[in-house]
Amino acid sequence: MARISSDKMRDYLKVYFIAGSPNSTNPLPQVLQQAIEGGVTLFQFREKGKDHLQGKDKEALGKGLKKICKDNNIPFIVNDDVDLAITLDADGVHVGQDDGNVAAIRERIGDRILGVSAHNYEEAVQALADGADYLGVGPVFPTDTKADAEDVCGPDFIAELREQGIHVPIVAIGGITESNADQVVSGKADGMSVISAITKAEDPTVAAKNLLRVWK
Ligand code: 3NM
Repeated sequence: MARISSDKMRDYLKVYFIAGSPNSTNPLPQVLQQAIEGGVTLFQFREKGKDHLQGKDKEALGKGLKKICKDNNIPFIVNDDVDLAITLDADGVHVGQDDGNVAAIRERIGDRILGVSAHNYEEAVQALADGADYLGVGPVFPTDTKADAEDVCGPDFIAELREQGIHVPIVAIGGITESNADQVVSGKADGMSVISAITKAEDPTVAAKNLLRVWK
């Protein structure tokens, strides 16, 4: 296996669905299946927040979600938990700035996809030097989903990173909805990652379709 190409990575980032069981009142496997039917291009298992699962329960849920991704040909990424990613033979890992040494994580996961959250130019440059395949940048809009989110940077911040010479795949995150997604596209991101726009939607399939339509 070789590291993923930037072109392929950009394709996967278009509508990047992130979720864990605390984000959804309906069972997550069902919501993921519906979101995939609507066209989401990548999934991240992020089991965080109130009453999140741990240990074997978390592993069992992750295993089921990975199978759904595999059956539908979309990559399965695990947030933070490198051990779980390896146990489940996930397609990749996404880590924040406080989740350990990125270069060491790259060593452990080999050529799997590695995403890193970055909030400024310096963090972006360091993440790339350490082996990131893509950057997550946000929050681009206010969000209630992540209690410890940084200050809102706005969608145009990604255009600023581009001007500073960061040309790698970037996915925007934070408060993205059907009604503001067009600003993410014009802000020069390669994709949008969403939690509540899909998990809290009446119909996750329709929500995913509407987000995907913004790219077309
Ligand atoms: N990371 P929603 S914002 C998981 O800024 C996450 O790095 C963020 O959820 C960051 O789509 C965020 O419901 C929450 O706003 C995204």
